Amino acid sequence: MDRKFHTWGALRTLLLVASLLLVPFLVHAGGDKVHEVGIKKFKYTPPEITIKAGETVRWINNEKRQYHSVWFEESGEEEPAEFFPEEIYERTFVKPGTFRYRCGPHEEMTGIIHVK
Ligand SMILES: [Cu+2]
Repeated sequence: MDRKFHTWGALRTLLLVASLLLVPFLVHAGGDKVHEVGIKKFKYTPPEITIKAGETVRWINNEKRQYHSVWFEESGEEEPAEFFPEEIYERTFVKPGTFRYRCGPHEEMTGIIHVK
């Protein structure tokens, strides 16, 4: 009887600890979504996406050798550093709006982020 009680108590404690450990992951999954935009053959894919305010866009350079950048030139920002194959560039969009960007070294590469 006593022994059974202790086993159940230990199991309950274990479940409680396990659920507490899971909380940060659940919060992360629901709170700040990450949208991926690939870069290959001098193109952003997809070139245009719609996200919600507070969400993050992650650009991934999938080229073999070529570096690129993500430059929100229209918003008056300075040109950022380029990033290389297998590197990423991330940005969180806090305010709603339409944000056009281009690649610094390659003017013909353009993309749009719509933030709702
Ligand atoms: Cu480029």
